[in-house]
Amino acid sequence: MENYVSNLMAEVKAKNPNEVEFHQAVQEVVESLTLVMDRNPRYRKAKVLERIIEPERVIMFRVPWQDDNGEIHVNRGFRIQMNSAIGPYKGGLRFHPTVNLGILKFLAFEQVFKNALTTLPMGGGKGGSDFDPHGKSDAEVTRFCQAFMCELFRHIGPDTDVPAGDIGVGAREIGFLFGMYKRLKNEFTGVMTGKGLTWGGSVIRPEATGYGAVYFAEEMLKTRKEDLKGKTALVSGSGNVSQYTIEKLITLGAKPITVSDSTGYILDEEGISREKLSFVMDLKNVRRGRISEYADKFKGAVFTPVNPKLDHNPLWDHKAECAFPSATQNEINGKDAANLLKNGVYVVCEGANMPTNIDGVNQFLDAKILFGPGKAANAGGVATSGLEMAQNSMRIRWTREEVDARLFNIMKTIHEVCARTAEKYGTPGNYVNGANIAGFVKVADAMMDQGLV
Ligand code: NDP
Ligand code: 2IT
Repeated sequence: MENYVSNLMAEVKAKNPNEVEFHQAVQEVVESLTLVMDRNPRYRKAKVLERIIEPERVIMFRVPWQDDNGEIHVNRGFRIQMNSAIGPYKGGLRFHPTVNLGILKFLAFEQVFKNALTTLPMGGGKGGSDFDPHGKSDAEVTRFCQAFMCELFRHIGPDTDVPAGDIGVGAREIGFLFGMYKRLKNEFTGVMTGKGLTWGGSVIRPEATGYGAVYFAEEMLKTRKEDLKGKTALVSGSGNVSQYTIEKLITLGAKPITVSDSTGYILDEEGISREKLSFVMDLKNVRRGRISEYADKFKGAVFTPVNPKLDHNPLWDHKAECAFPSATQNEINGKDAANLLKNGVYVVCEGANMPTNIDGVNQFLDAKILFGPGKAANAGGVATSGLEMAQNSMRIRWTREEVDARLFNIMKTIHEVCARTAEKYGTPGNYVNGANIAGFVKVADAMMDQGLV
């Protein structure tokens, strides 16, 4: 079996050179799946994992647009249509200067398993661009989104591929993208999720990823007869996922003490209150400013700028019980994981996608802490996107209570399935194995049913 993993990984690396994040995401899954391959040789014979690793389709395209000074820019657009075995491709769009093929393939690959775990009929996809929305005017973002959709529209559709938001793509961008799609197709459909509430969006979709991550942490804690009340939490990021993680932590009586952005982090030992969270939301969603302003506004809060010379992130080096990494991939390395464990953190719940590198994950698993991997813990966002699709298809709207209850039940079910699967394969408490195996089995069985696809 060792040979199986190393041969497969050698092939993945040779076929997809330089896509380091994609290699990392595949490696983690392949290691969990050795347990399944041992017991079910039919998957190996059918090369179903090899097929899942290969995207069904990769679309790359030119996005030319003009800034406010009339200068022309050329960005690259992508959509990875990874797997449609259990439903239309579904997954977000990321606009960030670091976006490249390997990053979007890792995200699309993770999305396939995550979406399978949600219990809803959604395949996996991801897309985006190396466009940087920071510092751009609304008019520039509008022009970019319109140019991006001028190509993307021909590849998506409510029964084909349904994009949503991710880093750098929030309510504003979804609006501009949807508006252009509608002009081009002359159709008002549920082709995107995360839409505005007056034009087909679902209540609780903005909150869903953060709320879901906190619900997942509560479920993990329940296995130890504990809850979040009174616990201190380290949270990274200050965007969509972090904001609603913090809100739900406050509601459940926990004390979030950090937030960050790409320039540095804030430590507020008094705790981030609802009032301070409103400031962060206005700062990040409306004024689009820098997180250092938090320390100018609130006495006692300390801002630490990013120091590229450090081999670790000092945000993870504070006393706490819980950590909710909610910014980006590989934001917790081996040293950060060691710092978290040393500081008493025993709940790590991943709001972001693949925020912990493989060394870090292995340390958490060895320490037997409550570690909720992204594909399970942050699935509440895409699950609520699935609920938005269902409401659009039925042309109805559910209430906040109804959507929140469904989200809560989905997170509870994901937790149960991951826990049960980990146990069944002989690694109780290992939610990484649980999520990877349960997600894989669902997609693999669907692919086997559908012939050689
Ligand atoms: P946002 O764009 O709303 O916020 C991202 C936050 O992370 C910002 O504070 C940003 O800082 C920071 N950040 C982004 N990239 C980096 C980087 N390279 N280094 C340091 N900080 C960085 O995105 P979301 O909150 O939507 O997404 C956060 C994470 O959650 C991502 O991993 C995403 O894939 C994942 N996720 C999102 C879901 C969703 O529904 N939105 C669902 C499931 C997972 P700055 O403001 O300086 O740019
Ligand atoms: O990573 C993710 O799950 C998302 N960015 C949300 C995708 C979606 O389709 O709602």
